[in-house]
Amino acid sequence: MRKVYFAGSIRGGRVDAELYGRIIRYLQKTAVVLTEHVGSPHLNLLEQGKRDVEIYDQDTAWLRESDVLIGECTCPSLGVGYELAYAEKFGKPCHIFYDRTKTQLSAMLTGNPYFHIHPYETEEEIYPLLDQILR
Ligand code: 6IA
Repeated sequence: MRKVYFAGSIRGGRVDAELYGRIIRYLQKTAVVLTEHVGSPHLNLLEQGKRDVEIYDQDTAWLRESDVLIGECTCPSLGVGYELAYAEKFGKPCHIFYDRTKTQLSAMLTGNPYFHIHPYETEEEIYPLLDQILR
């Protein structure tokens, strides 16, 4: 099964955490999601005492190990932006989803032809696109 690095905001704000969870559960039907915790509703502010250095080391290792990055970027996150640049550097295909009725994506993403960008208006549009990406 393919290994997906799912990227979504954590310290950037958790307004879309439930959406991340639904996307992750959908992906898990046909792929391995290395970053299941991103969709967890129980991820509290203390983040279970994990040290930031450990988080960085683990996530960058998972990025190098992954086959594809899928990011939900409606809620802006510095960490997700960093992960996208890191994944590009390692030649990983990057798919970016965002709700275009809620936000205007950074020009640093829309201006980079390397990224596959998927603006959507309703959540239902996301799932057939995920099928295509994992096909
Ligand atoms: O700047 P942000 O915090 O919004 O960055 C979010 C992105 O960075 C996500 O896509 C994650 O892959 C990564 N990230 C940020 N914080 C964590 C984290 N904290 N654990 C794993 N990845 C993270 C501790 C979580 C806890 C369940 C142990």
